[in-house]
Amino acid sequence: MTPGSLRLLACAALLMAGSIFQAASAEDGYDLWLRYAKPVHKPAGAAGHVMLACEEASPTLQAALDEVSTASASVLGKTMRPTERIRGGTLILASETCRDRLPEDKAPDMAALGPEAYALKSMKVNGRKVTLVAGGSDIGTLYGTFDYLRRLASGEDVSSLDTGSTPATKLRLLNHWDGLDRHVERGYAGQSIWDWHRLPDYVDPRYTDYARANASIGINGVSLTNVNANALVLTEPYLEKVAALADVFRPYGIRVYLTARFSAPIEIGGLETADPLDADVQAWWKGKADEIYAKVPDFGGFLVKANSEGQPGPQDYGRSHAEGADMLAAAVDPHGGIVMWRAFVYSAEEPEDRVKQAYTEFKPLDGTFADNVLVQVKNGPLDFQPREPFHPMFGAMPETPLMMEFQITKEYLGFSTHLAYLGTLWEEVLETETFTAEGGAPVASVIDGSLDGHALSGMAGVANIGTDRNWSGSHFDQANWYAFGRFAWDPHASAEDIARDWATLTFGDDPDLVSEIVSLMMISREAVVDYMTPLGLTHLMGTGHHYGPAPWVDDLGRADWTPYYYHRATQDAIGFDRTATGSDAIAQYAEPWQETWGTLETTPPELLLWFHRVGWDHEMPDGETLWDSLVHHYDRGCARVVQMQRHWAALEGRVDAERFQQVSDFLAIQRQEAQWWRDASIAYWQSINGLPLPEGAAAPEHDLAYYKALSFPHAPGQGH
Ligand code: BDP
Repeated sequence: MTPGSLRLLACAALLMAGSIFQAASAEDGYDLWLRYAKPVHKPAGAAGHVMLACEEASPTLQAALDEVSTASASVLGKTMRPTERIRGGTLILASETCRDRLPEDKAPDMAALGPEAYALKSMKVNGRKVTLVAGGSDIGTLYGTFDYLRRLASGEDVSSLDTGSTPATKLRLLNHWDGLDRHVERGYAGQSIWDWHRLPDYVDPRYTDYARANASIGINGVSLTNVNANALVLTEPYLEKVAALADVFRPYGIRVYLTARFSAPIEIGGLETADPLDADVQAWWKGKADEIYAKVPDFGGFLVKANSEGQPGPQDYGRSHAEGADMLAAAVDPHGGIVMWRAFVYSAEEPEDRVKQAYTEFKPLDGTFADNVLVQVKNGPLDFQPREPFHPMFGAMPETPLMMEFQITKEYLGFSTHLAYLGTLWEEVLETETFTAEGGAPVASVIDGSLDGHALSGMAGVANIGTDRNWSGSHFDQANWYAFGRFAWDPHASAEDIARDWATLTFGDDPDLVSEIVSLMMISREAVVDYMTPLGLTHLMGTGHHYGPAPWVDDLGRADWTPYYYHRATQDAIGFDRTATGSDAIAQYAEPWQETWGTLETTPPELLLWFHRVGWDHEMPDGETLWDSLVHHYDRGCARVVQMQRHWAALEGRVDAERFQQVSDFLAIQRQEAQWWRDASIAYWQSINGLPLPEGAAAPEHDLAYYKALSFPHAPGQGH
């Protein structure tokens, strides 16, 4: 062999080693936070064996066992072997109904735990050190198993555990806005994962991974279809498909729900009316519910959008939302089902102020809904904007269980290419005090039912899931799915703690890496607020697709669809007066909010233009004029994105190449688009107020005409 060919051989060997290394470390995000990488710090006290506390594994306990074997193989480098007798270092999975192999005096009172709760305990049994995962039911055990595995994967010391958890809310649901044609309304991660054409005969293994991911964060319900509903899903062939999905989800404690199109009795039932007080209509829905429960015995119930954005509803027949909801509730009640009736309503007639409408329509109905109805309310009174005050219905309807609706998909926060961790947005809403009861009544206490003693309680998140390999369209958007589950389980949770857990599981347990990633996540949402809608501005996005800025739009079918309606900028002033001198939306809040937000001087800058109309020269708390402050906020938002880019770039080599690159590319898009939002907005405001830019601020890159002429036929996710 010549020295040349030797060199070639050596090169080939190196290349091969390189590609093997790449294949082993390539990550495409499919495994989510369940990737079970080997932690830097070996978890002390990890079990070596796993034992079921009963003979027969139910499908749920089997799922727990499977998860233990998958996770231990990669986290610990060797699979925890199943055993039937208690040895030292055994992980024992027990539940209220699975306890025979556990000595009576060692089995805690699992019934007392509550059906979905669990305890993790290091203890001695027959003189041997074991770890017990005890569930109030099998599903509690599965949740506890996921908790234990999360600790292992995070490199935690698990040698002396004495902990556990109980979900604070009863219903923890994803709402998919998925059409039967697989188009996802406001979806930025590909098509719908529900492959209606191939179901029920082909059941994609992906559904099981979806269920695992949800169960690992405590999600226990899935509404499969768009709230802009298609009645066809309630027909026999589709119900067969729904039943196949329900079968996959059942072991993971996940129930299926469907959106009910209010006019279904006409469209698929052949009736002439859908009037909720009509006896034939009532009988039709009862029959339909019976049919569904025959196929899906644990069907959860219906989610309904009615008399909103053109959807049919009880008001078409002069009936109230409560009459509509109660009619459907009666149909599912014999089977233990529930109805989630959405409060996101705005009628065909233009109201004086759209943000007042839900409260105006629903508040008088408090106390008239059936016991198995929840009213599902968006976090703010408008529509999932980057920042809104909390919805005034929270705390104002003590007789009705109110469910929180958050939007996980980022319709208004940059789709899937902008990095925006929503945990901080949700935390901000949940911890806000409503002042509707003595001794404190934060929004979280309305949502967990504790404020008014409701047995039914819940949280829904509009899903960001699609056929993209990484599920959510971007790696960081997985954090929003994860955080939603954690907040639904515990509305009092901390956004930062959740971010830390997610970052550890997703990128590894190196503490420096984790703290870099967490700090980037924690500034991300405010950055979006700054470059899109600072100082309480809202609803400035492009029409229809909602992509990019279009504050100049003022001529749509109805005024409250236009950005102009919300900012009302003139040469002298900007903002929407919602105080007593304006629409008086402020009156829907309890004191002291009326006073605080109703008074210009005490309104925090971040909600200023939401509640007040002020001159461009209005003096801000720091002495700047409103105009200068506005420009500075845009600049701060853009600067934060640059900062995020810098933080991320510094992590090169510490995050696998594939995910590192996608995040880098997306941050570059975000940087461009942040600049676009800033420049287009400033160009427009200047065309109205004629003011010069504050010193040092850069002029927009293009003139206003340029931004106005942009069009985006390719923007994803619109309704249709
Ligand atoms: C809006 C979306 C629209 C939804 C609607 C809703 O733009 O696609 O149908 O919310 O929540 O934000 O019903």
